[in-house]
Amino acid sequence: MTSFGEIAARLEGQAIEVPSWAYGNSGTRFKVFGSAGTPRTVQEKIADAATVHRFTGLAPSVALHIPWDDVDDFGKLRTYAEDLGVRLGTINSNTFQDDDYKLGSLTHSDPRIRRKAIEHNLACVDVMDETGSRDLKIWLADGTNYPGQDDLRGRQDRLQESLRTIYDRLGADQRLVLEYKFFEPAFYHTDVPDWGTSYVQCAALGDKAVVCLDTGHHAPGTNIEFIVMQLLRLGKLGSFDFNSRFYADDDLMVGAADPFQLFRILVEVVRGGGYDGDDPVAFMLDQCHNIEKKIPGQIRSVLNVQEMTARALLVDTEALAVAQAEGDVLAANRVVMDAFYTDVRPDLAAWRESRGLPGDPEAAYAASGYQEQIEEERVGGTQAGWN
Ligand code: RM4
Ligand code: MN
Repeated sequence: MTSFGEIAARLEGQAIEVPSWAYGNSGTRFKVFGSAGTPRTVQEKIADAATVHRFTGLAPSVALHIPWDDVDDFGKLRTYAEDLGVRLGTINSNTFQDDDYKLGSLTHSDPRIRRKAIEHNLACVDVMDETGSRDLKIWLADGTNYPGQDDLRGRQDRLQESLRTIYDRLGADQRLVLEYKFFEPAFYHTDVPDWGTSYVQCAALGDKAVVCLDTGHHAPGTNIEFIVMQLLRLGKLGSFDFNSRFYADDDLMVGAADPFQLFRILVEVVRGGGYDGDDPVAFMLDQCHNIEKKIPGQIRSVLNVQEMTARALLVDTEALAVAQAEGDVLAANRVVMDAFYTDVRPDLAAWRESRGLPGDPEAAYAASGYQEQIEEERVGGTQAGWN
């Protein structure tokens, strides 16, 4: 069995990007509950993200959504973030809230609307130039509700054409990351429903186009770690949107609904060289905290990823290889389960302290007074994108 001491150093470089929208109010289609201390500006969202990083050492960058986080001067916003100790990360484009996009955006049959959606993404690349961001993440709400509503193949062709225009605008060190989701808001078909579609669209574009795997975007029962393995094998796993789900795209705290699944995913990430190999996969959270406090919700989430990464690193790969070669089914499974059942929390707490971080970041945050301060100072914050 591998020991914590042997893997601790590999945890040092772990970075989990947090989403600006996690700090705004969010809810379901029935109700968005307001919460005290909600950011009123993008600067306040970044301050909250920086707070997560201060207590955990795990979240050095924050993802933005355009236009939710639009500002006049992104250079200034970048300096503001850096002064707080964080970077501006992935830029997410938003083509799902304008009336023009009711029947699609990059796939729309009307060239004017396609052009508008392309222009929005090009403007996002302009933002990336200023923020120093590497990734443009595209998630599309495009799809149809009824058979016959539009030509499925025509939409796929138009998608490729639109993506090509955006791709050609990327700088040498920038990437286009295409996220898939099997349904919702469209209910009959979705234009990028699965990893295969995202993969073929990206493969046709080139090396700078990669797939984003949002853990909540699959049908129930899907073997997500298999997809992780396959995309890593193909060199096309660009990033994760981590969250967890019981039913559909629940956007709950990562590791909350199914910690074992998170472990199995991370085992494949480690196995495939996606964790600390030459071209590491971007770890991000994509969550909404509807009823729990947002900053502690993000702290809990990044800690859950760290904990499961540690357990995944604990897998005794040599013993596993031997068992697999011998066809020893039970021994092989035991090696994996031994790592999963190892409680790394005390070791992680001590290790954090040895690096000048609080052993218990959640308790340290609760004792810090930050929550009370924002609840008092910030009145009227509603900065969720869909309010
Ligand atoms: C979408 C998708 C995107 C995220 C938005 C807020 O469902 O998961 O990643 O940017 O929600
Ligand atoms: Mn997502």
